[in-house]
Amino acid sequence: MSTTMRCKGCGALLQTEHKDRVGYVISLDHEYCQSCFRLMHYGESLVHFHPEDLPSLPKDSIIVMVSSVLHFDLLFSYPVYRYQPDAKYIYLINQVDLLPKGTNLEHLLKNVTNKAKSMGIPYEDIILMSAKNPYDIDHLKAYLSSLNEPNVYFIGVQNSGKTTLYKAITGDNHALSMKKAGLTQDVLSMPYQSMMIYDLPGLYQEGYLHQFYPYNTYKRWLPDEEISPRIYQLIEGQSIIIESLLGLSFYGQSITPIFYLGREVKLHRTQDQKVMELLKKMDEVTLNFEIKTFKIPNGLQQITIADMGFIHMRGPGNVKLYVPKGLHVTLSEALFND
Ligand SMILES: Nc1nc2c(ncn2[C@@H]2O[C@H](COP(=O)(O)OP(=O)(O)OP(=O)(O)O)[C@@H](O)[C@H]2O)c(=O)[nH]1
Ligand SMILES: [Mg+2]
Repeated sequence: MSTTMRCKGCGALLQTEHKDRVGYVISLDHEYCQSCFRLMHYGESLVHFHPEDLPSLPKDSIIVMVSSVLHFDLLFSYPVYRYQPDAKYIYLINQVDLLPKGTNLEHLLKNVTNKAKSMGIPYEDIILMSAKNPYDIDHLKAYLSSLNEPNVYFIGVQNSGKTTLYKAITGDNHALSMKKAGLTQDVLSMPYQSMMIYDLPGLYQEGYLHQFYPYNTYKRWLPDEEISPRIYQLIEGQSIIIESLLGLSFYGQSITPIFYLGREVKLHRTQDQKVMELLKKMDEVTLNFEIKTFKIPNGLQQITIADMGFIHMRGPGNVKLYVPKGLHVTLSEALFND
């Protein structure tokens, strides 16, 4: 199949038959499928599907597992090395520019490395970087070249920045990188020096915001610049509501949650007994809410809220969350200090 028959934005095979399927175009001489065209020009999100499996990967590969600092809780959860045990694995933690300046990245890297070791994860290297930082990109290019392998694959969950990295390395300025989850539909590839660089569709993650909200809502909630932590002192009976998505209360010992969320995300204080009523009132998509409780152990802990951000808090304590059923929420040790 000639490369002109693929959408330059998402890699989908172009087709003129089915309007509601991936790759639809009125005529095959278009560069972008209708879905990418409307996303680029009107900010509208049409059909995009979530590929379920990875293509088979050759042995002489560098597999770069791309993750975002917002997805720390899932960092080593995909056993990709099973797909190709002979490849070289690199874990690239992207979007570090979202963390507040002054975050101790060396300490963070040490914690992540310890986690990989304790889980027995095979890896060549772990890199913390920002795909938006030209200096980091130059380093990545030099590093990949030094590994001397013909194939480099970017793999990872949606919105972790694979296409942004791919574009920065190869110079492809047609591929689309936007906050639309599951944007890349098929493998994109281009040479860089003596390597072939491949950008793969995102791995589908259950419980992320795109499962509950339309694109125009969740894109506002995903941060795109440095996060300013917001601190609240809560006493029993008080709660914080995050947009129409989540309510946080506690019982017993008081807590001081620190919210690491995008600037556009609205938080407000209310009373615990009003949370459910308020969430239902604000909810634009009629979600089914449930209550989850977490016992917060000693030390600095982190509650990760889907792909949106996280909350730090010091235990011991007991936290109650009001969340849409199925939203991905986890409790783990905080990977960096506030
Ligand atoms: N702040 C910041 N934003 C980034 C960075 N890398 C990517 N982004 C943004 O994150 C969003 C998603 O980036 P993509 O490159 O499309 O992500 P992807 O992993 O290819 O996503 P899928 O194709 O859906 O799997 C876009 O809005 C990018 O501009 C980064 O290092 N820092
Ligand atoms: Mg992509």
